[in-house]
Amino acid sequence: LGAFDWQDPLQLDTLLTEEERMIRDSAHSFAQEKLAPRVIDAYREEQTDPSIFREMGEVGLLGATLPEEYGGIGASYVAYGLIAREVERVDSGYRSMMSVQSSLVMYPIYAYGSEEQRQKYLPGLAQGTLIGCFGLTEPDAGSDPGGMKTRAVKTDGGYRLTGSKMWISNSPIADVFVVWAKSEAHGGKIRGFVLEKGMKGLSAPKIGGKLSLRASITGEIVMDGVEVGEDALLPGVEGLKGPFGCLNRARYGIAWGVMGAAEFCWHAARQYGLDRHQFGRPLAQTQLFQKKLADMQTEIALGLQAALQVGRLIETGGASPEAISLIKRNNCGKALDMARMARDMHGGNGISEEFQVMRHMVNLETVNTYEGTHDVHALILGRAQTGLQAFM
Ligand code: TGC
Ligand code: FAD
Repeated sequence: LGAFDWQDPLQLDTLLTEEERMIRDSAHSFAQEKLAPRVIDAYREEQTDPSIFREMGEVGLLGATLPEEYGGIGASYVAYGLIAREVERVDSGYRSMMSVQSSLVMYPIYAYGSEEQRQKYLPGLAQGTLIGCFGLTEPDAGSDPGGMKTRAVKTDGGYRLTGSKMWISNSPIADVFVVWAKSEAHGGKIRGFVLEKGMKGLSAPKIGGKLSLRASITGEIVMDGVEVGEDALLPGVEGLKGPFGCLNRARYGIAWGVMGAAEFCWHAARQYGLDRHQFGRPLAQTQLFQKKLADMQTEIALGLQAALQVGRLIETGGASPEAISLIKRNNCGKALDMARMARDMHGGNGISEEFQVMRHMVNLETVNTYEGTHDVHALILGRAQTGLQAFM
């Protein structure tokens, strides 16, 4: 029988290719050297440093799965997940910045865009010299994006877009806006459009006062009769399956990412329990403390195996959206539980920014909500096993 590695109890490492391990290690070094030193201040001050996109671009973390001719590194989907895990080990907001750019902006331009759109946007987005955002959610259409009010009306040379989007990651600092609107010229079907900063009628005010994900800027997208040419339309898709095709990839990445945040909390709680003495012994020498550590170790090991399996299914074309819902829902919910547990295990120190577990905990509240709430993913899974639609 083999030896037991407490940090990797099910030997995930042995299931990765050499290239995936290299990408993981380089993402780990980047995240620890470039992101970790700035996150406590950035979170406290609610400051997003746009140069993070260029720094991520320099080390190949943006759009990593795309082919090299469009600025990617041709990485596997498992490698993409490993990047998300390493970035979110530092902060969910930084992972958000990376995954919106990669899965929600570069992916739709690559998968649904014309060759001209790919050439125009993808290299800059991959380098991080362009920043992207993805506008689906509206003030009155969150879990039910099919209820969106944003409209595209045909004009002589293109379209006029009117409407507003809410809770959009990166939007106040974005150069490229992938937005979804109902297009009258296409029978009212949802179509994707690529808008650019500076267009008349387009603005993206910041949403202030967030108590979660404070290192990642969030805003609205206001479209007040924005005129675009025919070349702004994403030609390759129509209907809700357009935005959902992107969300499948982002939700998959989140399932890996949150395991990174949970691992940070687990390791921090373990170390704290070894260092802190009460009643004449380390906290880690108490039965309750060890049970909590064992629960965290178990849930993380299982969550990572599940994410790995779905990643391999994506690579072979066999992953279902429901399988992605299953891991997004379970890994987010479990990560949130673990972060709350780690916060408790730190006692009073657990509420201090210095120990970082409470920041992860509060971030994970958002991650459990965006890209489909915990309960919405339950309804997707409930529908798939009963054949009964419970949304409405
Ligand atoms: P429904 O009738 O189920 O489907 C409508 C059409 O869409 C297709 N579809 C999918 N296609 C591909 N992948 C998926 N996962 C798909 N889910 C649905 C479906 O096949 C159908 O196609 P067609 O051709 O037959 O028309 O639609 P519904 O309106 O009943 O949807 C219900 C529900 C709850 C499943 C869905 O609306 C949902 O998932 N709601 C959650 C909304 C959400 O996830 N929003 C995310 C916004 S973006 C974001 O949060 C980014 S945060 C990023 C960050 O900072 O990291
Ligand atoms: P609602 O849909 O109003 O849900 C409220 C509650 O009701 C939830 O608990 C939900 O589970 C429950 N509920 C809803 N419907 C049902 C039902 N049928 N049955 C039972 N319960 C139900 N969106 C983007 O498009 N792009 C982004 O970049 C983006 N970034 C985000 C960043 C942050 C920081 C946040 C907070 C959100 C972001 N979102 C983004 C929006 C996010 O996807 C939505 O907040 C999410 O989909 C939930 O929608 P909602 O907030 O309108 O909640």
